[in-house]
Amino acid sequence: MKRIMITGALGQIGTELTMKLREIYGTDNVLATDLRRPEEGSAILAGPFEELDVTDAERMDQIAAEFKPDTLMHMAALLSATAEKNPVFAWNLNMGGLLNALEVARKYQLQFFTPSSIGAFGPNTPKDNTPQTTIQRPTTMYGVNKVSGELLCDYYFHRFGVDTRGVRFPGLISHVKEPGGGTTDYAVEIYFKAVREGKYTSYIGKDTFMDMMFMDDAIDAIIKLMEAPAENLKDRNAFNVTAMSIDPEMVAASIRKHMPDFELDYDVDPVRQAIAESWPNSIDASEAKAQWGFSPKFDLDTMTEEMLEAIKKK
Ligand code: AKB
Repeated sequence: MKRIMITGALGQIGTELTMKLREIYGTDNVLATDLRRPEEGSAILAGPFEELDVTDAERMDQIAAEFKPDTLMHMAALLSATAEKNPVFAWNLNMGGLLNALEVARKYQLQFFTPSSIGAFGPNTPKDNTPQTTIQRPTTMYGVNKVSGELLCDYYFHRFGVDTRGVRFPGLISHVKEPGGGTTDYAVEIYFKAVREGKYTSYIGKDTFMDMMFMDDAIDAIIKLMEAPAENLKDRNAFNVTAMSIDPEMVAASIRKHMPDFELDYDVDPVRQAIAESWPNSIDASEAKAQWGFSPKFDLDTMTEEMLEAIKKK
């Protein structure tokens, strides 16, 4: 039975990851940590929880020493648009937090997961069907952090034998916890606005394609990769994963199959648009499929159905 410590457990991925891992491995075997304690009554407090600022190496070490996990999942990070507003803070949080987490994994010999992102690519990366190994010269602080993080995780594997594993996530779409500060967030907001107001104004322009994936598939991918036999893995970190390449018009067309009157218009945000244009249109996930059986279940239309139904029930 696994015993898992999670940082950033109240974030967009962390929230659902914590619940799923507790379902599989038992509530008491999954420790959620985050900067602040959630409100009383939050489902996360049904199991162990500790307050943790990931830049505080001593506290992270102390929590790990007490909980005695065999796995550390480091999810705490600032996303692309927020990182661009405060790049120095982003560097300190994203890189400082990661280094502290890797050190804890090294000291206590923990299996380790942290996500990278399509943000690790840049404007001179091949745009379509982007291979896993290719040019990476990102032009955002978030992207710089993600490439550095991929390299650092590989370094800890080769140099210290830490069992580091990671994927490059596309935009993740969920109705449980809304994301904050990302470039791909429009693809979540559009569903909430569709249900609540019947219309959405997109800050990302028409014909801007980015990869996306439904959160259930993202959580399954993490679990599958972490359970994959080490001998099957030629790579460790930075696996491309994706379920679809879409633009705002495609999401709107999918929503209109259920809500024919849904209206989409545009008020493009130049900062997030520039970030989106520096990322690939579509990435190639064939290595993840071949090495550990990555197989997303949701396409755009099945995801739209789930999103609209779940948001209507809220
Ligand atoms: C963001 O938009 O910053 C994230 C990501 C793709 O890493 N959702």
